[in-house]
Amino acid sequence: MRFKVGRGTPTSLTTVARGPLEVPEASTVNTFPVRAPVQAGDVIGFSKPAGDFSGCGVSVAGFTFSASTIDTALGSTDTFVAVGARAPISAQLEPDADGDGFGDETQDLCPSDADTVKACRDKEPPETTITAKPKKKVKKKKAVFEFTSSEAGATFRCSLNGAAFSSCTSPASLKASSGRNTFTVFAKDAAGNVDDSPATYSWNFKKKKKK
Ligand SMILES: [Ca+2]
Ligand SMILES: [Ca+2]
Ligand SMILES: [Ca+2]
Repeated sequence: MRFKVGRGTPTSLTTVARGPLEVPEASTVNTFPVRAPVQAGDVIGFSKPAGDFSGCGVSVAGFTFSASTIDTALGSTDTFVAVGARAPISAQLEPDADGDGFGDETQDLCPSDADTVKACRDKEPPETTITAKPKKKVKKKKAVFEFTSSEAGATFRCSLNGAAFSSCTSPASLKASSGRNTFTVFAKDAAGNVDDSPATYSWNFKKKKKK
């Protein structure tokens, strides 16, 4: 026998999922694992393989498999009529919030990400904030910056006046050039996500006039 999921009405029922062919054991409860995404209103049942016209006829929840519709193909729409005895079959349902086809209770460790069924990965970039900086106009060459990330465990890369970014830690002590200076810093979280809107600050350094 083969597990089926049907969608529609009994006279126009589309087979939307099929399990593998199984051979039930007589006079006992048979359990066959099948994973099938379903919607509200879908019906479950099972059919006999093509060519097997023997054995008992079975109809479940509106499904009845006659000789003309034995073992309906995936995606085919067929007409079923309610005849014969029904067999007590059941299935366990679980939600699938991300629509990845895996139940969120026992199959999907990350119900918020359709790209994975393993434990969720961090995909959010961190935010970078400058918390201490020089005044807008200073006479000191040395400038000290402090900065933080919205995520603990992040690392930072800094640049002064358009130079290549390099690793830095807070507080960072810099030597300003004469005139306008621009400091830029961005955070990178433990998962490797980078803040694509770096924090930046500009200030002016003017040496004291010699007396
Ligand atoms: Ca899921
Ligand atoms: Ca998932
Ligand atoms: Ca993150």
